Amino acid sequence: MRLRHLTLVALLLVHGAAQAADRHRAAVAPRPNVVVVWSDDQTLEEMRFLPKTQALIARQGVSFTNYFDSFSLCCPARATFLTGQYAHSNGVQGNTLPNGGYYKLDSTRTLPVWLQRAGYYTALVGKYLNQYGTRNQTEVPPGWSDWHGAVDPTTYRYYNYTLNENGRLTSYCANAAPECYSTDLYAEKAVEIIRRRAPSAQPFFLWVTPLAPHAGQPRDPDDPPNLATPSPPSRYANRYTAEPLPMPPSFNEADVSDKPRGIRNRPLIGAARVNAIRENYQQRAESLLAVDDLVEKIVNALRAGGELDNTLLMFSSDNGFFHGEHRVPNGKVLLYEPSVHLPLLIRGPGVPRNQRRTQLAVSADWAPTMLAAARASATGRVLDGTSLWPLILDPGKELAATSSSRTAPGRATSKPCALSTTSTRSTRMATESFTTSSATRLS
Ligand SMILES: [Ca+2]
Ligand SMILES: [Ca+2]
Ligand SMILES: [Ca+2]
Repeated sequence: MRLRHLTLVALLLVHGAAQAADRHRAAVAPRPNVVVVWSDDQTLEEMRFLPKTQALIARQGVSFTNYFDSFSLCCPARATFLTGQYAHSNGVQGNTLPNGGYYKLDSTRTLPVWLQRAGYYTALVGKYLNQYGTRNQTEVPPGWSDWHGAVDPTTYRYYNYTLNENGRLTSYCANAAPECYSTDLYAEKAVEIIRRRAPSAQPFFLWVTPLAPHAGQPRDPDDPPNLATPSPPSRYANRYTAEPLPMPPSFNEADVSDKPRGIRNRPLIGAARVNAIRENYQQRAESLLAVDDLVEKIVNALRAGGELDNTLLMFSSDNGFFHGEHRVPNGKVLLYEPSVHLPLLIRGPGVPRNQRRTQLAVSADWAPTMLAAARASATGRVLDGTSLWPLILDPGKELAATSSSRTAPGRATSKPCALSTTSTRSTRMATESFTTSSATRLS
C-alpha cells in the first residue's frame, strides 16, 4: 500500500514537472512575427489568380474554406480586423461619418496598440480606414511604430498617391511609370521593413494592404463605360483579355421570385453591361497578379532574413465583390456568397501544412487569433471574435458562440468561452448579418 502510494506521488511529481516544462517552453519560445496581407474587394473565386500565394501560404499552412466577412464593406471590415469586434460593438458601420470611417473608430483601443504594448514593432503599409487623412494628413494613429498609410482620397489611385510616412507626406508616381505602381511600391516598402527588422530579436507585426483589385484611377484605354475598374500594372495589362466571365447559376438570375425585394426589383443585366462586367473582371485579375508578386516578395524577404519559419503569415481580403450574381453588376455589402465568403490562408510556426478547415471562421476572429500568437491581450474592449488556434490545430474542434452576439448593439458583455456547436456559431453569424444589413440600409 505504502509502495503504491509512493509510486503515485512519484508519478504525480513527474507529471507536474512535465507540465511545468511545457509551460516553461511556451513562455520562452520566441513569439512569432505576424505579417498580414489584405487585398481590397477580392473574392474567394479570384484566388485562382494568385497561384504563388496559394503555393507559398495555403499549401504551407491552413486554409479556412468557410470564412466569412461580418460586414462586407471596406471600413467596417478593417475596423473589425483592428478590434476583434463586430460593427455594432466598435461603432464603425459605414465608410464615412456619421456612421463610420476612420474618425468613428476609437483608435486608442486597437490591435496595434495591444501588440505594441506587448513588445511588438508594428508597421502598416497601404490603405487603412476610409477617410484617413482627410482632416489631418500627417496624423499617425496610435500603436504604429512604422507608418506608411495612404492618405485619402489619393488612396484610390494606382499612380500619383500620397503616403504619410511616420508624419511626413511623400507623393509617389506623379508621372505614372511602371516602377512606381502602388502595389509594387507597397511591396518594396514591406520588404524594406522586413529587411530592417529581421536582425532584431523584437518580433514585428506588419499589415500590408494594397488597393488591388479595388477600382481606382487612372482610367485605362479599355475601361468600360459606367463601371469603375482597377488599373492593372503595365506588365500584366490585357493578360486576361480572353478570360471568360464566370457564369455560375446565380449569374443574371432569371427567377428571383424567392429573393428579397431589393433583388426582385433589379432588372436583368443586358449584353453591353455583361461586357463591362467582363472587362472589370479581367482588369481585376490582372491587378491581382501584382498582389501575387507582392506576396512572393514578402516571403522571399522573410526567408532571406531568416524569419520565415518564425512568422505567422496570413492572407485575406476585406470584403468580396459581385460580378453579375443575383443581377448585381458590381459592388459588395449585400449578403450573398460573392460578397461575404472570403479566402483565409495561414502559415507559420505551429500551423499544420497543406490542410483545409471547414469550420466557420469570421472576420472578428483575426484579432483574437493574432493576440493569442503574440501572447498579448486586448484592453478596453470585449472582443466578439474567438481565437482560431483550436481550429487550426484540430479539424474536429468547434468554437463557441459568444453571448455578446445576441446582445443589443454596443452592449457586448461577455467573452467567448466554452465549447459549442456549429449551429450556434452559425446563429451568431446570421444575427450579425441581419445587423449588418439593417445598418447598411440606414447608412
Ligand atoms: Ca474593400
Ligand atoms: Ca481600368
Ligand atoms: Ca482589358
